[in-house]
Amino acid sequence: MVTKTNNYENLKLSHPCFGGHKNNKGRIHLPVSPGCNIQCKFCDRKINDDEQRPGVTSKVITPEEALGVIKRALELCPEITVVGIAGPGDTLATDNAIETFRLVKEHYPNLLKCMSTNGLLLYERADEIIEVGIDSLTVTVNAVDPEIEAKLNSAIVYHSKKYEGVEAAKILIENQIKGIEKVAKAGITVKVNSVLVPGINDNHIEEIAKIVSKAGASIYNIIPLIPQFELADIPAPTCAQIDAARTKAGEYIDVFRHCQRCRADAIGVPGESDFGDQIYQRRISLK
Ligand code: CLF
Ligand code: SF4
Repeated sequence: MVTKTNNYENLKLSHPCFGGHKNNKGRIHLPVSPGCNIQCKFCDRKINDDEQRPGVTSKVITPEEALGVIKRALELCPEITVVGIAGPGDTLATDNAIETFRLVKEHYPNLLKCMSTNGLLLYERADEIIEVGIDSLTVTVNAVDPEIEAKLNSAIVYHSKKYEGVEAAKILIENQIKGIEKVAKAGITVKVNSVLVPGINDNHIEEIAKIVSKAGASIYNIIPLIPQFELADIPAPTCAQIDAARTKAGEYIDVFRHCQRCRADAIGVPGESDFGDQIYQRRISLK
């Protein structure tokens, strides 16, 4: 357990995804957010027990069930300092994540609250995020140029209306940047994730780094594409391509290099332990 702070310098030591070096801290992801409001061309959300990647969970749980999962997880893994919600869909597309964080704040006030979103509703829901006391927020920004974003995302549903292509991309990017500015100004530490897609945004990473840093993000995580769904034919970036992108981005913003591309229900120290099996697959009672 850690003393909660909202400060990037402290998070570097207490949060597994905000430091330049691995720090042996753990996180529990609560898979409470099933739906999404955008359609990334590389996204393939699944319910299963064995794939190790984002968007996958053994099950979707309710905010109330999440409390039982945290209790059991802390017994198994005392290194857990962070409660994260990262899907399997978007955390702001439904109210489940905010509701869960309200319960976490009440029952586990010493755990850091970490939320991950695509940012479509970040600007308009920023006050709720600030009020519930999110300590660290990740926004996935895959492009800051709508023409490039449209190659990575086919559609959004925004205020009950569907938008496609460049029109959708413009709305998404504007809300992401305005949202980052708003929450960063309120003192929440912001990380930006980008999925590195060769031939689409690999020469655009520097520009993303520049703009999100100016908007108030503290750290940048460049994640290699897992070729799947509509982008199944694009090869994953090589280590040299990933390293080149990270080096360029590093001129503008701190770069996180230890991402493990966690499942939406991961539990443990990223890259070292996963207790998800014991909690979900062996059907241990959550109460
Ligand atoms: Fe989870 Fe993400 Fe919070 Fe970390 S993971 S919501 S910031 S607590 Fe970390 Fe996992 Fe990479 Fe995410 S290693 S996929 S960056
Ligand atoms: Fe999938 Fe996340 Fe993109 Fe939604 S925002 S489509 S859950 S990758």
